[in-house]
Amino acid sequence: MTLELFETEAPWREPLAPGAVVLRRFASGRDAALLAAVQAVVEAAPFRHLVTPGGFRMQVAMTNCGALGWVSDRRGYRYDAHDPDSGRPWPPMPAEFEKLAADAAAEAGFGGFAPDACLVNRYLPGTRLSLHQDRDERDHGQPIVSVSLGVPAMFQFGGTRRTDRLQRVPLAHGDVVVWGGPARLSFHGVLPLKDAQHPLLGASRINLTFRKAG
Ligand code: MD3
Ligand code: FE
Repeated sequence: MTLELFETEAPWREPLAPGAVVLRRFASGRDAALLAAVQAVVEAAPFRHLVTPGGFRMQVAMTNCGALGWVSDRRGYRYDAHDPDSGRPWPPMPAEFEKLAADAAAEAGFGGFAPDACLVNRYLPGTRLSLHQDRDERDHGQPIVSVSLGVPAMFQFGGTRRTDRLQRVPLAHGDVVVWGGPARLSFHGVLPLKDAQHPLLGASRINLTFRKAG
């Protein structure tokens, strides 16, 4: 019997709110395979800065894989089967992505999660993501699974009203968050990324969010 005062074995669970749980380092052992798959996605559908309906260029660079991809332009936010930059379907969801998302969702109590969309976000030093809700998916009863890779970020989330008080949660390389139930429509954002270095990703952070959009 070991007395483990200073070590916790990955992954460990941190409840954030009803319906939301961080699975710390859940993706750590799969990081190289995930990043190789990200590279293949980005070769087929490069990162780009979308424009909001209000005409602002988003700081976060984005791309997608899977049957549906999230897009924004002057006409609004929506999911689309095609990359507007190339006119082609989004690259397919890599098998490693699907497996990780389903495993994490099951760990959080959402068995049978089968995402049809993966939004890939890239943050560079100073990049922030302002407070928003994710409500463009058809069924808000389905959870969202998020995977953080690279430089750590400070994530913030509140309640279902923009003015609800915010909690801050650091998200590091390999951390996975599952948002379902009453947490699914909570407001959330990311504070400006610090200028730091990660051994696999340099000064950048990549976040994958898995959704059942259609
Ligand atoms: C809480 N991405 O892509 S991941 C997004 O780090 C997005 O890139 C952030 O917000 C990022 O929409 C945060 C954590 C996250 C993702 C989806 C959520 C938290 C969520 C949906 C509902 C509630
Ligand atoms: Fe979001």
